[in-house]
Amino acid sequence: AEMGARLRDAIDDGELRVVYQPIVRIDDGRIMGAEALVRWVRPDGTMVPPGEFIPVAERTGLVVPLGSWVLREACREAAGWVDTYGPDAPVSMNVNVAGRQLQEPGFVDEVADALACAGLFAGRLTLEITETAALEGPEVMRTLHELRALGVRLALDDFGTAASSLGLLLTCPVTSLKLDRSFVEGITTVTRQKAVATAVVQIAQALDLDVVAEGVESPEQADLLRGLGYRRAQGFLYHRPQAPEQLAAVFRQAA
Ligand code: G
Ligand code: G
Ligand code: MN
Ligand code: NA
Repeated sequence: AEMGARLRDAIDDGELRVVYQPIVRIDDGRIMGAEALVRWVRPDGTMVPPGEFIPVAERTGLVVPLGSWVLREACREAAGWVDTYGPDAPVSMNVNVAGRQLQEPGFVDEVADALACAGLFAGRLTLEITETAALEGPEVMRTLHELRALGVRLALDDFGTAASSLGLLLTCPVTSLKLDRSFVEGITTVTRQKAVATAVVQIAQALDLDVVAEGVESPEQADLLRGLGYRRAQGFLYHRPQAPEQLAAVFRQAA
């Protein structure tokens, strides 16, 4: 309860920040987009890690206003990149969406409004959802279809870690999968992890979905993933999550 109250103040007092982790093309490291990740910076400069406050935000429902704020912020940032780097710039923005947000009756309107306010083309926005959230029920499934009808793209985050039902891929209108970093971690040494990564890229190809490998930390992992057919990746090998000012250099390098 203590942290919940402090988090509510943090949202009101502007203590939240959004950082952006580039998603790159494995072949040449070129930036293709970024994932928005929220940070809580307390007035004394200490940082509360999202792993601590996101679960609290989910339990208390604060993830709804927090998520709205991140969505607006990220859409605005992405629209700024399109302005700065031109309409041909490979700008796409991924935003994490909690199950609670998907259950809000006005969520689709909210997304439409965030896009309109920012002046961002819907196809440049990917909402990252978890398998658990997608499986919540028919209401959520309808919401996902409405989001797709808007032109927004949908990614299944942490793919493979939940009690995942492959049937979800047939009913849920996702456009991409994110291979969870737990499968990438030991991919060069653990045969079973490599087997899962192989299966995931094959499913993605068979269903015509994009796939992004998360948590890539070494060139060996990147080479192996590329060999398996992965084209896009995200991880400390390429870029850590960065403040918007720092991303200018990444885009310049891609130009
Ligand atoms: O940024 P990373 O540090 O440590 O994030 C930890 C977790 O918090 C990840 O699972 C990530 O998906 C989640 N997360 C980060 N930003 C957001 C956000 O804006 N909304 C939601 N719902 N989850 C987020
Ligand atoms: O659950 P989600 O995929 O949204 O989590 C994103 C989280 O993964 C963020 O906390 C981000 O900081 C973290 N992350 C991104 N790249 C790497 C990486 O290469 N290694 C590790 N260990 N964590 C990473
Ligand atoms: Mn994510
Ligand atoms: Na993930």
